[in-house]
Amino acid sequence: MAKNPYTQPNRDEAHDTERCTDANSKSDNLETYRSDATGHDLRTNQGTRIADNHNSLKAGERGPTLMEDFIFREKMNHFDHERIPERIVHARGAAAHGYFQPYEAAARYSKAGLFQDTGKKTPVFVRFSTVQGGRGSNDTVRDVRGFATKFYTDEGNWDLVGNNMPVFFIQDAMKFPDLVHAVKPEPHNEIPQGQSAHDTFWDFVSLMPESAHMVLWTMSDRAFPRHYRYMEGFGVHTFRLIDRQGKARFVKFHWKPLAGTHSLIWDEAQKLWGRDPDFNRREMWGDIENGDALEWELGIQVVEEEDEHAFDFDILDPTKLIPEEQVPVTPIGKMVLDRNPDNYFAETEQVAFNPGNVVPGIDFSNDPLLQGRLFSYLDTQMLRLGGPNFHEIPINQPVCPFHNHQRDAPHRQTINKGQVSYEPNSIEDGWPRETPPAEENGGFESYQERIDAHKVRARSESFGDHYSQARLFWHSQSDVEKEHIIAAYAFELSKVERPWIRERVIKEILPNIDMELARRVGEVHGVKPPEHPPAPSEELGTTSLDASSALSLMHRGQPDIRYRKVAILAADGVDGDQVEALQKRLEAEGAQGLIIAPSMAPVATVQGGTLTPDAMLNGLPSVTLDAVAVAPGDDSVKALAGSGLGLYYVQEAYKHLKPIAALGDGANVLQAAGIEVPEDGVFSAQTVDDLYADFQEAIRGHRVWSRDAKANDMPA
Ligand code: HDE
Repeated sequence: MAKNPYTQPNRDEAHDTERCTDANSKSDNLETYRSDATGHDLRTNQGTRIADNHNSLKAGERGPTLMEDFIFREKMNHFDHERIPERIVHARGAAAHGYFQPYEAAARYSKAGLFQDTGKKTPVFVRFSTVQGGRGSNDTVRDVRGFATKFYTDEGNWDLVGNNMPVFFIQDAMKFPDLVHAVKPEPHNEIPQGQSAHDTFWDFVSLMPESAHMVLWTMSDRAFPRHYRYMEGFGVHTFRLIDRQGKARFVKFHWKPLAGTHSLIWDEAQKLWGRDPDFNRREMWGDIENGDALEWELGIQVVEEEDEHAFDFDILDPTKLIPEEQVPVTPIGKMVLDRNPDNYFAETEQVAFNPGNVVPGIDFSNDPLLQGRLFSYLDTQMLRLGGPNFHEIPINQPVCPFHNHQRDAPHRQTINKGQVSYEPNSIEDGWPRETPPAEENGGFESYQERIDAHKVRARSESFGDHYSQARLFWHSQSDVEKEHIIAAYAFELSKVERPWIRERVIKEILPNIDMELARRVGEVHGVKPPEHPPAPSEELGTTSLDASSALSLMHRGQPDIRYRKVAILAADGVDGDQVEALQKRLEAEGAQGLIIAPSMAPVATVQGGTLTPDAMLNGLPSVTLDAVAVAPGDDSVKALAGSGLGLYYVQEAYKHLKPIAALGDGANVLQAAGIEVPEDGVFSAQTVDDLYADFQEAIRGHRVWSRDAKANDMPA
């Protein structure tokens, strides 16, 4: 008989003897909870078989429903309680399962079990999220992305609850409720959803100069990733790793995407709100279903304790990053996300992350933002998940046994056996017992940092420079990225109704970052910034670096064209051989060639066969794909060149700087759309072989940046 999953193992089986051995163990472990109804009878929650699931019990066929109908009441009652409160921030998210495997370097820095053996796969569950919008909001809004990872290690759960930007808006957790109230939809009318472009946000950040650095990041294209796989992740705070000898080092955590970094273009992101509000989650889901796993390397920047004060900023200040030129990132492992959740609510919605979930070998720093988070997450989950037993929800359970004397409370699942729920005890021979700290498998011991200080409510002077790293970020951007940031400030401020808030940003914040930035944004708003930065020079600070290439999104290009999606436009009369030839070339490199046609009806080829469309022109618009090719064939070309949707397709792809290829007379479609052939990133040739190399190289580069200035102003 199967073991009852709700009963804790006997104490003989427990206490460290049960350890999981491979990455599948989390799924095995969850298997007892996963429910597959195929082949099973429909029953009530009490187990009674249901004979009629269509009609409630009534007094006569046309009569009132009877209270006696326990089947109806149970069904409706459960439905009425289906929702739980959404997260206060990061409400909209999508998640995936996978594993983490360490590299050799990891064990040098931390004694944590998951880092010790390069052959060991630790299961993970990762949830990506936006911050501002509600659970039903759009994926591609301008916002920070959450990047929260739960490692189900043999020694307990470790949660690395990070973001896709390495710094934060504020320095002290005390300001978090203010920040969130300011950025969320405004309280009187709940507008806008998923946007920072409104008065309260800009009012707050323009009065809080410490936010200047992070606001620049959110005005950059990092704020709308093309796909989660192209997104960097950061632990943000400085943490500590403790090695086997008990030596502590400060670290910053980085997730480096193996596929490189790419973002959408603002116009594209906005159009996606309407055309596919689920764009990021759909892409991740689809790729995983196709077997195209998402991959990152986990890296650390290591700072020896004695070097804590060696920088021109405070490493405890979460508005600062450590430039990679000063401390390089050491890769310590690889993460692969390769399995979709079975159930959104049970897994993605109910997962409860907490930066306070750590295991021996990982510890905190005194970053005042991190310290506040250590309280907040557990606290918020009590309400959201209905009490202190949310650790028993399968997605939150550790994979190692866990026993203690905590008991009862709402929704308790575990049936604790025996008389003892206290310690010390002699009735149960002292079980469950403490484990003294040790090099291996020891109990958690907090790093014994010496503190000798006054109890004060104050901000360290070393947190006083709010602008030097904002300037470093600005100077590290390419020209195109700078243009996008200027356009973003100009757009966001145009949505701010109160002129004094706009002026404060343009006159008091931006000049401290860069005069040109202030001037350009000011021009759009008819506001003249001062001649010189208004902040005193000590507040502006200095950095020993002029620029850090790692801060540019364009720094980490994709090495190949894997996962890219190319639209192949085709209508009746298309040259099917050319379509198939292009599809084959793309597929050979792990990319996809999708046939996009005027309708979903099979497309007749000149060869007398048919092609099955993957989508219609307005079903999978160009904003959802990476490049466009127009297939040849007299009738097909005439149909596309004569269709508004066909012309719009290529115009929009052009505007969004996508590579475009025209085969044979397919070039006529581009000409009809007003696109010159050839042009930067626009290729034409008679056969696939003749243009593939150029097209492929442009796809690898993702965007044709040289068209940026010209395309920006196009009407499409
Ligand atoms: Fe969070 N944050 N946060 N945060 N955060 C939450 O926890 C909070 C901060 C982050 O996919 C909440 O369960 C405070 C920084 C992610 O479920 C809440 C402060 C970073 C997620 C909370 C911060 C994050 C959250 C809301 C300042 C990047 C989503 C619901 C002291 C390093 C996790 C919940 C998921 C969620 C509090 C700042 C990342 C309210 C008090 C900095 C990725 O507890």
